Amino acid sequence: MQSWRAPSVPALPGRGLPVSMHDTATGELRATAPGPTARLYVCGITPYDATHMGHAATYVAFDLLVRAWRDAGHDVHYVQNVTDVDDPLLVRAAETGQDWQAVADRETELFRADMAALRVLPPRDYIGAVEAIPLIVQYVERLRAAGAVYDVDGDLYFAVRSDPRFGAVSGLPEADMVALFGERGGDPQRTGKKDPLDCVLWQAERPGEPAWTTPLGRGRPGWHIECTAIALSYLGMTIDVQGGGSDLVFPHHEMGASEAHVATGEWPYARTYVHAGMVGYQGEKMSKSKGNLVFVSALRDGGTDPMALRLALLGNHYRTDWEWTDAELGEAEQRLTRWRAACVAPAGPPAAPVLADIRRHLADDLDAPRALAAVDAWAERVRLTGGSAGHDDPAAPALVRDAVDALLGVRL
Ligand code: 5CA
Ligand code: ZN
Repeated sequence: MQSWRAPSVPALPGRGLPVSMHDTATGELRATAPGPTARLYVCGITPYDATHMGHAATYVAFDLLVRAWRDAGHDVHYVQNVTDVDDPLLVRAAETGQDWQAVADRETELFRADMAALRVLPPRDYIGAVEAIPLIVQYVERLRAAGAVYDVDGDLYFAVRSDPRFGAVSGLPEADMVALFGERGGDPQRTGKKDPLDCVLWQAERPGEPAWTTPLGRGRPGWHIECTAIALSYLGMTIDVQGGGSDLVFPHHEMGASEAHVATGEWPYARTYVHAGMVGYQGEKMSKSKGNLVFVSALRDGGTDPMALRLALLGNHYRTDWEWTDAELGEAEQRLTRWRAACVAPAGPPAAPVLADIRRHLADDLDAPRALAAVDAWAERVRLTGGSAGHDDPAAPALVRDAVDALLGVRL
């Protein structure tokens, strides 16, 4: 699939610090320690509706990681999928009388435009589930060869107990897993399964649904194997970071880790599992199925500066759950105005400590709120002195502007 247009990233003096991230599987802060090429897989959208602020928060969070890694001298191989065939998309298309492919194409295009407007660096490989079907089939075959696949009325299931490490990503008790599996696209109640948690790898054709003719029979892929097959095919095993929102910890990333383990015989699937908190609105998690959505595109159409949207997102630490409010956006707009004013001053306090602070805070589990506070403090000093204090440097405003652009993705 086409990715989206890359924003420019100004070069900065010096180098960023090694990045540590909170790992869901161990509950600890871990040095990501990638090789020369850092390998990142972030779960992409299911394109049945427009990008909401929750999605945007998740992709902006991982964009900070990409920027911090690049600043630390790594080449970044970033892969993202598009779940362009799955139940929610087919249900929405059927309910609204639209062609499912037309819905997927339209919403994916809107997502690209939103990501470009938010200055999110694009993945190197942007891969749709439909185009990945041959890869998915290969991985289902590998699981079958490992004895981990069985058939229930033509649907192929992954036997989670074939992985002795199943459960290692989420660390959840069995009862919680079963409850979440039922809520998040699984079918714990289906009769004929060996374990309630076994997940579909390949679903046989249903009347009125799209299907592809493959060595597995006519049908379509299950959700989890889509990401496993794409990540393993494009990045290989033991990626540096597997990312997504915290709603994907279980079952999605648990299943992915187990499928990858059984298919390759290697462990771990990812060195670090990173999860962004959930953005809520009006008291509930913002979600397409609940309909309590604030769309990036609607705010952009209404004239909101995408850089203010980005600043509003960065004002919350990526791991916290938080609520989107108009007040939050208003504060971000004011901050953007203050920063822009400071960056056109004739001079300002030295920028090197600001750059060092931003780097230090991002390297510490992407602490964007602290990075923003460092820029706030600098801008406030410019405001108080007009850039004419004794030690002010005429090169400082341009360097702060570049640092904010390259590391925070906010163009002033
Ligand atoms: N296509 C799958 C992943 S393979 C999927 O979850 N799609 S999605 O469109 O539902 O979500 C896209 C990304 O946004 C996922 O990483 C998800 O965890 C994240 N996300 C969804 N809702 C929110 C929210 N309210 N706050 C923060 N992130 C969210
Ligand atoms: Zn995924």
